[in-house]
Amino acid sequence: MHPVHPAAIAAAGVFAHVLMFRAASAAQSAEPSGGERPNIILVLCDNLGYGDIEPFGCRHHRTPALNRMAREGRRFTQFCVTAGVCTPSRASIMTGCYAQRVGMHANPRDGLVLRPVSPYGLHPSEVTIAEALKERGYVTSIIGKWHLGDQLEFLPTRQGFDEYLGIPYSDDMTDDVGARLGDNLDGTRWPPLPLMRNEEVIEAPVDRDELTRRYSQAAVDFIERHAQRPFFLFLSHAMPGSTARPFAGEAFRGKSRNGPWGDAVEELDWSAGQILDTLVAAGLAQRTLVVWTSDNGAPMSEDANGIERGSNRPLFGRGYTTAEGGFRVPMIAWWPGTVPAGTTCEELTTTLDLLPTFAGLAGIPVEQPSALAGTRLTWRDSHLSVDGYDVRPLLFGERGARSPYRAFYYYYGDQLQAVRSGPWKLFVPLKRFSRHPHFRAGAGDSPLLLNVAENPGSTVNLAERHPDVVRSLMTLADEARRELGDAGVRGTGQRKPGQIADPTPRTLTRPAAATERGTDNPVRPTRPDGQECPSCEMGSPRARPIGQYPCESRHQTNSHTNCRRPFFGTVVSVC
Ligand SMILES: [Ca+2]
Repeated sequence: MHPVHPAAIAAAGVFAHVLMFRAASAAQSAEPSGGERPNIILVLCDNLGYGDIEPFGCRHHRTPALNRMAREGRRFTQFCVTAGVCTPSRASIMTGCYAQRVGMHANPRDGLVLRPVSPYGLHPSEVTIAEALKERGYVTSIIGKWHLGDQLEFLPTRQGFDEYLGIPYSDDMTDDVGARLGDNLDGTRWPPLPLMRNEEVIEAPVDRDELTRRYSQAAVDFIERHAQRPFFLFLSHAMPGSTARPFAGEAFRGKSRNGPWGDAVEELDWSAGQILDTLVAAGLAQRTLVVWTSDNGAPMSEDANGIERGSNRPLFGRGYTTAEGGFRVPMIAWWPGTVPAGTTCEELTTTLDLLPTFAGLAGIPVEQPSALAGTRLTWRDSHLSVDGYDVRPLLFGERGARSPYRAFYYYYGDQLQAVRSGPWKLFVPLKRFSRHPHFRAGAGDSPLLLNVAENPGSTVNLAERHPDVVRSLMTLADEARRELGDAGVRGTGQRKPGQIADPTPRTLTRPAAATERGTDNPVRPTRPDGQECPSCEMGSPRARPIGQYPCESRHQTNSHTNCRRPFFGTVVSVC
């Protein structure tokens, strides 16, 4: 039995008329560059906003590694997620489908995101990136946040991942928070924050200050262990995350110019540098695609001008909403020699495209129908239809490549709030809503039409000037409602999430021995011969702290040309 949801086949493509596929488009025939399957690394930050890193215009966080990544790679400035919050966004990343299709947009117990001890999770029959790539011989690992179900049946180890190290949900879902919730959301059953290896809790509560460093170290270890075969690594950071004060390691804590949020972002930047350095040192840079992005926009502080809970500038609005700042995130793709260096893609692409694009890179036959609506993959002698597209032509910077999207949808839970086509984003009239980035209660009964390409601040309503555009986008909205549903209305293409009867908390099954702590860090910051690396101070007992910056220029020394080993501290030379 192939595990494709029966409905997955029936719902081929996004819309019914797409059932008629024509011969494969050009994207189908392209074999991976060089004829070999590249390694793929997807780095996902949590709640990091468009305006939080320097390559996307940030001036208050220092992100030298990401600057390098953008210089050597390609920025995507119109890259969208499918939800303003974690669980549905991550469901799309993993499946290439809208969360509404796979039933992960909301549930009666948890609301918009899964909470600990939820009976719900991504249905085991849905096909993830890891499962697709595993079919093509990839070894697969997820390090970090999962948030698609904390029950054994729903863990990443049951969704195609060979290895898992991480917290199965958000880092703010602690037993303390649960205790305050009491019976609400079964708060009293929330366990101490669990760090899991595969299906076992190895630490609880885990020290959140150490997460970015430990996850990065484990990622480097995974890359080095699997340098000889194609691998897929999903590095899913916990930071900056959902707490009011994000966490950072000692080398970064208190060092940025933007409090805990800035500290966390700068450590994420350091982490990106570790990954790139490791790939270069291992000779894997020319055959590894790294995609670096975020799962939704920054929540922002109450004062919309504040930056202490992240920034989505110059986009309008907060994370957790359907605002452009909630849905559009920074994305950088890096693959020296294949993804053109120092370039920018301004075409609309989304996290729905990750699965079909990665599948195409791995040599899985990918068909894109003529109607520009979804992609069909050949998978285990069957067909799998997803909502995203194989965007290799845009990734490779092919001349004249255009966004394949006829329409892209912005849902809040089960409610369709906006639709995009080309540069146009229409917020449809709504009488009732629980949260809306533009409409005030009782005043949403006229359409709001924005040109989000030319007006990222979403300040000008062009609905009266372009009634024809409003009409055509309303038609596209109707198509989505029929297929993916709307508030209180079920769509024909919607499937159910996984659900079990008696969920249990993820707790330590045996006491954490002192030696257990830190054993996910087999790579120690010392050279095998015990000598110091002259270029990175490896072997010094503690990283030299980041100092004050007396001048504008600064250098983070992350390359290890002499010792060829990654260093897990921060070494910053101050001008
Ligand atoms: Ca998130």
